Amino acid sequence: MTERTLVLIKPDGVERGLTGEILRRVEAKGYVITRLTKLDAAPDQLAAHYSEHEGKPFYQPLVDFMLSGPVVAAVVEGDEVIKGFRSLAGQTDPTTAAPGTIRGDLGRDWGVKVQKNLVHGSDSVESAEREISIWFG
Ligand code: DAT
Ligand code: MG
Repeated sequence: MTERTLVLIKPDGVERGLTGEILRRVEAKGYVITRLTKLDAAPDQLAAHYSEHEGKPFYQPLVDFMLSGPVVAAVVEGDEVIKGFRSLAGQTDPTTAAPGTIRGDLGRDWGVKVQKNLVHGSDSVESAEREISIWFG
């Protein structure tokens, strides 16, 4: 089923100069980037985006990390792209994310309270629509 998903390249990915490499993988897989912007996230955007994690021990480190530098936001389209991008991204923990994935190939643990894992991808159709409106209005 044709879907769209919200992809964020987090501040670690932008800072490390991996924006092109990450978007290359998205396009090489065959998905289509339909919106693309670089911006400094606002605190209210992050509160909305990460509301499901409020109260967890990594919540404030996560928000602080996402405020630490610019992010790149993209809307990516294709059949089954929600599941497909999360497969490209790999598991949350970059230490054990499978080689071949964005997090597994390009990420690692940096000894901080939040997992800096380069990318975000929506986890359901409902999340995707909610998140696209947060980042693209
Ligand atoms: P994902 O980004 O794989 O969907 P998530 O939604 O569970 O993962 O968590 C959002 C982000 O929060 C995740 O990308 C990195 C960080 N995070 C999650 N679990 C964590 C943990 N146990 N310790 C540190 N950071 C964590
Ligand atoms: Mg998530």
